[in-house]
Amino acid sequence: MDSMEIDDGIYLDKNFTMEGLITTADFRRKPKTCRCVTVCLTLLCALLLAGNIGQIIYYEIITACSSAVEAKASYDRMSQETEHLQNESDSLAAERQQLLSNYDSLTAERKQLEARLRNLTEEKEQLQQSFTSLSSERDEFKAGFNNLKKARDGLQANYDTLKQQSSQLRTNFNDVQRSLRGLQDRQANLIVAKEVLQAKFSDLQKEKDNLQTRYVTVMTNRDQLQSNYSSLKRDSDQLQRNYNTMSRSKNGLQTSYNSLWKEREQLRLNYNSLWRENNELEANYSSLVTDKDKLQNWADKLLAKLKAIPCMEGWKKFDISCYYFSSVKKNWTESRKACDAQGADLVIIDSMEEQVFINKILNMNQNAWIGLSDSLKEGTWLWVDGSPVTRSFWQPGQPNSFNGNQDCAEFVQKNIQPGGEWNDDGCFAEQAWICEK
Ligand SMILES: [Ca+2]
Ligand SMILES: [Ca+2]
Ligand SMILES: [Ca+2]
Repeated sequence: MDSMEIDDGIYLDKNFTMEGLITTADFRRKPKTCRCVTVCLTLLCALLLAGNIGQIIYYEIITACSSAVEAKASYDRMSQETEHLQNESDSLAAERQQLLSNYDSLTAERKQLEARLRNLTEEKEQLQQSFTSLSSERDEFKAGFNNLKKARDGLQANYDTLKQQSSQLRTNFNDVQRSLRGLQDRQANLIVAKEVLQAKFSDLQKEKDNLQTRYVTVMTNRDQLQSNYSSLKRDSDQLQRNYNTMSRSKNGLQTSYNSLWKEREQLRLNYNSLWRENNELEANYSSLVTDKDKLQNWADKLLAKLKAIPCMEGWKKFDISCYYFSSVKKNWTESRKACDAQGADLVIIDSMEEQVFINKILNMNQNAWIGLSDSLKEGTWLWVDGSPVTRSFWQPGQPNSFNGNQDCAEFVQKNIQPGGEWNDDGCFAEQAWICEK
């Protein structure tokens, strides 16, 4: 058990009910004894009084006949006994009085003891409170002790560490001491050197004074230069900022220039390539122009020859073609067969001049088949050589494919400008036709 702990078993085992002082039984027993003595004395007195009365009755009633002497003697003895009993009674009364006095004394003593008991009870309660308080303090002390124990362990660890550091410092101290001795030797040497230097110092002091004078002059110049330097520094900073700005611009321009340079190189390459292609094309063009001129001459000569060739009898000449205008009537298919039998086909009208020419040949309001139909696909008009219509002369509202059965085109002669119109009609209708070859 730790020295800080308190053995509370002593307090717990202690009987604060006045054990060893006086017991509750003692408090009750002493008043009862007094009462018993009093009762016994009373009973004894009553018994003695009854005996005397019995003897008197006996001598008066039973032995009335005895002699007066005996009676007198008896009376005397009785008187003596009575006196003796009276004395005893007095003695007992005195004893009773003594006992009553003792009883009162004991009663007072009991009251005192009760008062002491109350005091002791209060003191016990105070002690109990003190014990509780001390228990709390003990717990606190125990917690504090544990904390101190931990702190002590920590300090012990620190102490061990410091001890190691102390050993290290002691070793270092020894090293430093050795170094100190070396330094002391060097100090002695330095003192000698110092005296030499002291002399030199005096000389240098003089030189210093001279230099001080020159220094003041130089300082004045330096301040002036410092002022100039500050001004130049500001200018330099401004120039530096301008330079940075221009540098960034230059970098941007350099990037753009590089990009443009690459594009220029690419364009130059493309230009060279195009130049070569252009030269080749120009050469080809010149060659083609020469060929075209030759062909044009040849075509002109050929066209002139074709125009000069006369048509067969019954055919009419226009430009380089010959036209046949039938005098009989057939449907569109038979008409085409008739043209084919003569090495021709139904006429293909592809110019205003040809339209006007045909209109002039036909009679007034005459209709005639031409080589145009939409029999292959309704609404798509094709010439007999498969070519589409490039120039049309349809009547207003035509072609209307009336009743859904008009797939062949006819020429309708009209004396209106420019000349004649077209209409779609049923291919089965029989009428004149126009061949071209
Ligand atoms: Ca034609
Ligand atoms: Ca049609
Ligand atoms: Ca029609």
